[in-house]
Amino acid sequence: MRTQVCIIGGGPSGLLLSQLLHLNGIDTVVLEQRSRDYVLSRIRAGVLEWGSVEVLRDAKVGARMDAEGFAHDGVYLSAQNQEFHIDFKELTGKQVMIYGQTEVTADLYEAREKLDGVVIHDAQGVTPNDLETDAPYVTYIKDGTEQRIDCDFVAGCDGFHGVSRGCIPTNVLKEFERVYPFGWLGILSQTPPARDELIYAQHERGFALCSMRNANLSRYYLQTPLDDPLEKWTDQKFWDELRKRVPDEVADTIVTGPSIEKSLAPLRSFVAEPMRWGRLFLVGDAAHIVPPTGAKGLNLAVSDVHYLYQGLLQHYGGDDDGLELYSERALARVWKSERFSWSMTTLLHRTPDQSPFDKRIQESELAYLASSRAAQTALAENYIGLPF
Ligand code: FAS
Ligand code: PHB
Repeated sequence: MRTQVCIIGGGPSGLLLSQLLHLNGIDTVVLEQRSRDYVLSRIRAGVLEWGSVEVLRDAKVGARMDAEGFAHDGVYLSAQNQEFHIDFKELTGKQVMIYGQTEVTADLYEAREKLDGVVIHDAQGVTPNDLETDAPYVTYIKDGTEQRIDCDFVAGCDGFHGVSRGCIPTNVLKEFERVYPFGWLGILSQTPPARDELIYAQHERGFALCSMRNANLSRYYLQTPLDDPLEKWTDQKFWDELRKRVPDEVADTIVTGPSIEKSLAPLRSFVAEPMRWGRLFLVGDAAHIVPPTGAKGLNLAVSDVHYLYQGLLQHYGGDDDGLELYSERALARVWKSERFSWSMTTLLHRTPDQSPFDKRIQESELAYLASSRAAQTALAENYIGLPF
């Protein structure tokens, strides 16, 4: 088989890149190691930057998002039993869209099907080859038979644990990482959200986040020790702890119910440079990870897709500047989101090794944020998404 761009990974970045290229007459094949149902079973991100909303609309997958998503003007932050609202719309003129990653991925799968896009599931042993030549190819095993795809380019959209990043020689690849000494325990419950918008709660006992997917589907997170067994967290224990970490008036109105999903995720900041090696381009989690406190993971994947799609379009139009500059342009925006996600995480989480001085600094930073339009504007412009 031959294609122009072979895409490894059928998550949001791989499917979105495939859709955008297809709409512009560029042929792709997506190789996904899992089944479609498995990919769609993963509960992940919930907040879309406005730039991501526009890219999804450009990809002709925005209809259900526009019909079922919730445009939010801002978020609440709380500490010391007090809360304050940061109004992104008033401060920046922009909003964010609440629309789950699972829905985005489902919309992309449906769109690929409508255009007869080639997405090969259960592709095992995917291996990129000859990336430093102008004739790379990818091999994989499907139903026990080895297959080969000859292509012009390979897009590594295969996530943090994928195969692509490892194709960059160790004497070329530079990795930057910070691992946080806690995780996020997340639950999904068919209950109305705690508030009309998200609540990020800093508390002595640990961070909590009240989010949502729709008017009767809520998403909550608690900062927990990394070695906490999931079984320890019964629903009742989760709700009791959540109530202790949010302001009293929120705790008194939270509607609880059985969890329909419960998972513990470790938090890390990670960046791999460069995001290109010969004919291979890294995209999304294959190249970088952020702690979810800034709601940037999925949005950075969209950001990379935006730059790579533009670069490939230019290449097939005879101009290679976009591809030459891909890694530099993508990383410039990645690092700004890494900084924001790190700052939100250190602002809102208590860690065991924090000194009394550290805690006072955290408290004063939140007090300053509560009182300063300039500080709130800086947070707002990062949260809604910096320009591409
Ligand atoms: P993905 O990991 O989504 O997709 C990669 C795909 O490649 C997967 O389908 C995988 O099966 C496939 N693959 C891997 N190796 C392969 C191989 N060798 N061959 C073929 N296919 C292969 N972000 C937020 O903004 N907010 C959140 O709350 C949030 N919560 C998260 C919770 C968890 C547990 C995790 C893991 C991530 C979370 N994220 C969150 C980040 C997440 O949303 C990612 O940023 C987003 O999925 C990135 O999309 P992709 O780059 O497409 O990678
Ligand atoms: C979510 O709804 O899953 C979510 C929202 C905001 C975040 C992280 C996760 O910062």
